[in-house]
Amino acid sequence: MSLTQKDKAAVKALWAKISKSADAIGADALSRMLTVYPQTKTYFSHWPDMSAGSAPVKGHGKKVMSGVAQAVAKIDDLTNGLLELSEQHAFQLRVDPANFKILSHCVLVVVSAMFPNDFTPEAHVAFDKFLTAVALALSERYR
Ligand code: HNI
Repeated sequence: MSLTQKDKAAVKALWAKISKSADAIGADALSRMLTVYPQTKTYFSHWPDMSAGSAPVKGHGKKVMSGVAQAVAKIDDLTNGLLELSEQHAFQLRVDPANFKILSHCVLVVVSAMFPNDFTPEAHVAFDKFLTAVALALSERYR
């Protein structure tokens, strides 16, 4: 499953509309991940506060979305573009890659809720494919 030129154009068009709200998207997606899939909390047990709207959730949401921004910029070569981030998640953070799917889902839910008019079926399918490709690229260094 690779992204077509049409998918890439749709992702870039959607990103142009939503990127100014990236921090808010990240914070909400992360809050939802921790609430709806509480098993993901194990990775953040060093935080003083994991509740929705807390400083660590906001700060980390921003970081995650900077990774997504990097992925949009490297959309033509995600594997190489995200190699360092993959390395970090595999060897330092030791995040089970199954969680990439979970967070991707939460990002998709938040974008659909915040941007109902821009989240057309075409934008939905392209962004879903893109997030799947990002998760795959982030899994590259695990083996
Ligand atoms: Ni993730 C740190 C990007 C999914 C757990 N993560 C980062 C950083 C970026 C990032 C960027 C900051 C690295 C640095 O400090 O140099 N993470 C992404 C992206 C995705 C993702 C783009 C998927 C779309 N990360 C996940 C998931 C989990 C996760 C699904 C666990 C459930 N990430 C972490 C943890 C850290 C982290 C833990 C370190 C946090 C901290 O407290 O410093």
